[in-house]
Amino acid sequence: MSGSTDLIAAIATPQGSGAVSIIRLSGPGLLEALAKILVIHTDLEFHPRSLILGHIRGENGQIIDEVLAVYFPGPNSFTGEDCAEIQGHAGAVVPRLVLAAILEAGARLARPGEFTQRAFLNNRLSLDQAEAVAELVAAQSQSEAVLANRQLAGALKERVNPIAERLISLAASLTVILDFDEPWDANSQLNLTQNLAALRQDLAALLALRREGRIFREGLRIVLAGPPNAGKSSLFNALLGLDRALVSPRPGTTRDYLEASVSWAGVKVELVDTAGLWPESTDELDQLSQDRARAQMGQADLIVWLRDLSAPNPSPPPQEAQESGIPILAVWAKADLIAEPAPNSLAISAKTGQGLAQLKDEAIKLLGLNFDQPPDLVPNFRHQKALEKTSQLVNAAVKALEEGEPPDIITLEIVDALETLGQITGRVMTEDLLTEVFSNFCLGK
Ligand SMILES: Nc1nc2c(ncn2[C@@H]2O[C@H](COP(=O)(O)OP(=O)(O)OP(=O)(O)O)[C@@H](O)[C@H]2O)c(=O)[nH]1
Ligand SMILES: [Mg+2]
Repeated sequence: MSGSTDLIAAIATPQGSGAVSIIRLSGPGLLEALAKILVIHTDLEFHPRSLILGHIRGENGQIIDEVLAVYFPGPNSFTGEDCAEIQGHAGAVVPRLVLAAILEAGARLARPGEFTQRAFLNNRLSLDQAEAVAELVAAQSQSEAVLANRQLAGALKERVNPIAERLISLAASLTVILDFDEPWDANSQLNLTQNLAALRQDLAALLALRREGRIFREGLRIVLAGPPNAGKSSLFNALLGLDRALVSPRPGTTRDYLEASVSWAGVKVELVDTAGLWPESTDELDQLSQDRARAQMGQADLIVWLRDLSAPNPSPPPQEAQESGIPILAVWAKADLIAEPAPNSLAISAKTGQGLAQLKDEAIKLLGLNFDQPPDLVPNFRHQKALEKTSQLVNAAVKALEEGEPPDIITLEIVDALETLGQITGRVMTEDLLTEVFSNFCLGK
């Protein structure tokens, strides 16, 4: 137990209109505080984990809400402490009055993420599982929600903990060599080399999951670009199924870029419509809007480069985009205007919808994504950094071994690797790490 000394409370549901509002409480003195404000019918008894109907008494003994309350005794609760939830009526006033009554009865307002932080500090969740709680709440697509749920269930920790155990056993065996003068011979060195190589592979496999699955976790950014009037805004609208962007036959219609999200097979896709690229224009506004378009192209996961099939001499994507390594899908637009098949690339029409399904397929293929078999584990950016650093330290241990360094030097690298890896699950925990993880939470979580 973390030994929290105070009772915390917060409104856990969004503020505003709705049917029900939930207020959460956790910590010592919970039942005493509830007894001051929760009025229950004399025939009823407040049993753990079952809902009870009651009233909340506010200032001057006035009844301020009719509620359902539930109580979860620690340590088998979400936070590991005594917890309760009070389900009352939502709205602008009532939840605040109920909260005020609870605070008056001895609780203090919880900080954002404090319930989950207590769950972590009481060993109910590892740090990556606690992060998954925030990620689940913030999920904007089905794939993000699925991945967050897997992480919450322990999918990452189950992969990371065995690696940590092996680092511990390597450090332990080196300590035995050091402390008890066990032989440090070719055999034990070969053994260590093999073990470190296997660890390196496991770390690499986790990093590969991040590379391959990042888009399922964070979504995909597709920038529509091309010369003026190519039909970018029309395609943007067609893919959204919404008349969102201005379309006109005048070149230079789009100035600022526009963003909108769609879901492709449960994956969040952020579409970006940009101003046409028109290098020869000397107009200042044209130049400014093209700068924005270029900047957007630089941040894309994929650029869809449109060319007007009915226009003469379509221009190629700018050199910088071609050299950026960002995949470019070249597409002929306005296919409905031309009878002949398009020369060697996909032809689409925003007007008739021709080729839009192929455009999605080609985009997914070009990105190397397998939407039929999405990954079930994807480390986040923080995990990636820790995995990379751990790999470097394991590499350093390998190098020290190859250079004939003594076992104590190698042990130092292994212990550092273990501490770095431990940041993922919170086995190794610092104040900064706690702040980093829990600052992203919302109130009541
Ligand atoms: N026939 C036909 N016309 C299209 C199609 N797509 C766009 N257009 C027309 O082409 C013109 C330019 O379309 P926009 O979507 O505004 O093109 P844009 O690339 O966004 O243009 P800028 O924002 O000015 O760079 C408009 O008159 C559209 O109606 C299409 O698929 N078929
Ligand atoms: Mg446009």
